[in-house]
Amino acid sequence: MEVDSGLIKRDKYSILLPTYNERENLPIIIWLIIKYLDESGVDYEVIIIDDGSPDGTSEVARQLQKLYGSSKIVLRPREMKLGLGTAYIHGIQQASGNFIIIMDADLSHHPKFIPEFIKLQLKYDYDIVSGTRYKGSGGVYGWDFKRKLISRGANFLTQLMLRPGVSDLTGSFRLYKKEVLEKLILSCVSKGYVFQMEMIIRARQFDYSIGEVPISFVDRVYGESKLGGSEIVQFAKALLYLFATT
Ligand SMILES: Nc1nc2c(ncn2[C@@H]2O[C@H](COP(=O)(O)OP(=O)(O)OP(=O)(O)O)[C@@H](O)[C@H]2O)c(=O)[nH]1
Ligand SMILES: [Mg+2]
Repeated sequence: MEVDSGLIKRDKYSILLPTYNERENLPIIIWLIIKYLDESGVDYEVIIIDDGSPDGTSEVARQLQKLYGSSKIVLRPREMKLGLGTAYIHGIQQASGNFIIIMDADLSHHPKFIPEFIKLQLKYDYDIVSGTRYKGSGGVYGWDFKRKLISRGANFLTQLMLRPGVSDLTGSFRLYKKEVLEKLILSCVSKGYVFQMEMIIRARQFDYSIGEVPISFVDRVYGESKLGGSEIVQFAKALLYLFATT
């Protein structure tokens, strides 16, 4: 999809790609990002934040940088696994774009949706555009019943208690104005799975405008999934906290 080029030449999109053990996925996701963003004609960079993955993701990232060039592929590794929240902060500090796109590197988020995010943002000047699995043509593929139930349940409870007016609260595939993301990240207190939900609740609190694009989310093929019981407890705690304080 081509994005109207007259409007957007002054804009640059920094795509933050945090990785931990994504050696198999990284070449594919990078290839897809470059394919779809080159087609759309926007100015962009991909910032890979690898946290010392033992599987050698960093080495793959270096190879990809050689292949595609250091203006498109920026490497901002860290020594060890320090978590997603701080990986985003680290990435933002390096970003030269005025817009930031956050996505997972495990192929759950398809880069073909990025030009749609950009188009919608430009049309309404949204502060945030969020991918949604729970509206229109959006959906989830490859999850078992338990995982679907947890995700749906989390969304449902949060909708009920906090009324955020956004259909997908726990997803992370989003586009932000850079200064908006900076402010949001600093205001968030939670870590882990609930972090994405807090971001969108805070966004409502600050009265940021939010657009939504239906996305199909595909479960990771390579690598291990980590959602466990402790994440669910954390989520419940954070929900109550946000309920009490926002
Ligand atoms: N830099 C960095 N990246 C991380 C860290 N933890 C996860 N990631 C990456 O963040 C993205 C999202 O993590 P995932 O493990 O896919 O989390 P998830 O989608 O909730 O769970 P599964 O896909 O089911 O494993 C992926 O690209 C991971 O490689 C971390 O501590 N540091
Ligand atoms: Mg994932």
